[in-house]
Amino acid sequence: MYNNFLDLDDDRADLHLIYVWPVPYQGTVSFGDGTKNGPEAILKASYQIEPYDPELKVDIGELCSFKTLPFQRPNVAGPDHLYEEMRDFLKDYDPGRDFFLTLGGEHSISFPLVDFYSRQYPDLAIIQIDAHADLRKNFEGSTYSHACVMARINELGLKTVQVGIRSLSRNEADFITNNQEQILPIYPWDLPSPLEAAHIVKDFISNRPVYVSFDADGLDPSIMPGTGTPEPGGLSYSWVKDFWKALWPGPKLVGMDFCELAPQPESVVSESTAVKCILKVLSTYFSQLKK
Ligand SMILES: [Mn+2]
Repeated sequence: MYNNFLDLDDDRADLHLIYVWPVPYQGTVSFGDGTKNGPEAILKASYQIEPYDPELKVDIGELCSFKTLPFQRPNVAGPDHLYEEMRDFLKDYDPGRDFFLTLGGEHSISFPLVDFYSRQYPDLAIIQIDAHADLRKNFEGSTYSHACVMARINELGLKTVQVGIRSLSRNEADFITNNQEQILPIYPWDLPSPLEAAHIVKDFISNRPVYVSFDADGLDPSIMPGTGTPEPGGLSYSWVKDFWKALWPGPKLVGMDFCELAPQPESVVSESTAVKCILKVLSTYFSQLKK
């Protein structure tokens, strides 16, 4: 068994409760594997990381109480079966109240969470940090591949902001161009300042509640080498951190995931970066909320 996320106590009833749900699934990965080891690496790295953020002057342990759930059983029958099991598990939770930090696993694990929250919030918007658009209709025979997750989310009619995307097929590029009402791409070669980006995003989603889906490969491989499909030219830690800082006060955040981390045997850089990226989302958001 593992300690609680960040090695914190989980009995502070006066704080915002966050369920940390490890989902070590890698059923449809297409290239480098190892994302099944992502949740364990993130949890272990979190034990070494300070909950205090000196830049924000915020201690996440004084804002949020984390409850780390048992690892979701990796289902080998295929992603549609995993979906059923995840949906089944989520039946005991309330999308209007419960905040999940889901640790992947590959990106296909996001769909059941988005589906869960969209039932409570039919106008949910997704902020996706990613190198890939993940908008393929199907990929290698599966409509639930990690390369298709945003296409499935798009079919729910939800608005999506795709930050950092730089690897996509011509079909995906055309799809984005033809769906400007629903999809806002923020390309690294046209990267606005974090402040400008936050304004653009807030304009696009207006007051919709937000789910953050953070794919590790959205970051530059120099700071996130541990991912199955690294793409050069990615986002810097500073840019992403300043983007969250600028986004709030702003939309309601209902939940988030961090996925596609494939830890490397000789280095803990990737999982440490992952924890810091997660904490920046949570610290910037929960520090500006009234308790
Ligand atoms: Mn992805």
